[in-house]
Amino acid sequence: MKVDLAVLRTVEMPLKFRFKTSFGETNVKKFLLLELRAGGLAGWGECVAEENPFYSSETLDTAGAILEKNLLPLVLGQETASPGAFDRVAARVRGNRMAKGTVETALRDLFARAQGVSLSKALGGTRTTIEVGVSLSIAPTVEAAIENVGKHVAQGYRRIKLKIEPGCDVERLRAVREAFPSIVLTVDANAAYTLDDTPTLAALDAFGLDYMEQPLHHEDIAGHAELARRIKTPICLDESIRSAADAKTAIALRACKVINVKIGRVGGHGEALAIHDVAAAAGIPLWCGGMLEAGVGRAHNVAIASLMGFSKPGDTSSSSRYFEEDVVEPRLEASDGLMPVPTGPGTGVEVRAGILSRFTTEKREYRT
Ligand code: SMG
Ligand code: MG
Repeated sequence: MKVDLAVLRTVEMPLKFRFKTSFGETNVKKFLLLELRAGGLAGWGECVAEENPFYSSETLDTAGAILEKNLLPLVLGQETASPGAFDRVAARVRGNRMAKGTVETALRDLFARAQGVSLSKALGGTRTTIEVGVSLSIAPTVEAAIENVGKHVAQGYRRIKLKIEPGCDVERLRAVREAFPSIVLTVDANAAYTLDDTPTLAALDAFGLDYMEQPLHHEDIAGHAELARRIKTPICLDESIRSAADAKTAIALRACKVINVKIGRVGGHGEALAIHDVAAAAGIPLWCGGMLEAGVGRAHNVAIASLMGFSKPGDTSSSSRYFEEDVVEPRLEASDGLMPVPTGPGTGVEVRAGILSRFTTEKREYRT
């Protein structure tokens, strides 16, 4: 397959809510969207890098620059035998996984379309529906948190994840657990704590959490192993797992019992599949994380989450929860916490040119 045109768009879509985590706040989803054209077909990849380097070191600007200078030249006008072949030539580029994942996912979509199979099937997925949960912003008050949990429980989400930060943790969780004694509940700290906070983190053991996501620094796998010895709640790693090698290290050190897989964070579906194998061999359950993706990224998430190892509900909630309008059709919507896995070729969703152009703030074209 020879890519003869790459279009890199900057897209801005208003979010229906303000999303607050321990590292920042946003009410606009701004992202890069890559279209790769080859042989009359188009493959799409969404870059999950954010405007600022607060979740990860990559940003919209760094990803745009690496794509233009180092990654798109590897596919433009080149014969690419498979998405894996791209991974091999792109291995020379260190880090910059979100940028790499953008090209890799677009290629996966393109190759699956060329073969006339769904991306889910091409990846080895067998689920026809995936279980989804929801990740809730840090609410300003206990009352607002309880109301928001109630709203999403009523919508059928199969797991509620609360973002936490120092000062908004134990009492908040106590109140939510009292109000909802039997829901599947988790927390995500986005690396906001240290081992000195062990008493606070251990106090969360009282609330029957399914797991606690990324309590400590993103580079501190050994610290998570130490914390795992000190608390009862299972630890799930997000930011710390950038690759299958990281997953192996974390599992060997017993730093986590669950892994959140994000395609962008690990550099594409190929690395996500490698993590899937490492986790399966160790009996570690996975779930698919989210980066407030619009339609293209959400469809890639649903495809990878259709693999059997993704046995816990993910953050891939309904598109309509985030956006009034989405750039793809059909929109990916869950009902009773179950989202159908598209069966059409590639991601199974089609980009709507009119809506996309309305949300596009910049467009760069690269030809051979
Ligand atoms: O896509 O619903 C979503 C957001 C899920 O909580 C979510 N993502 O650490 O898991 C995480 C965060 C990181 C992104 S916050 C913009
Ligand atoms: Mg997380």
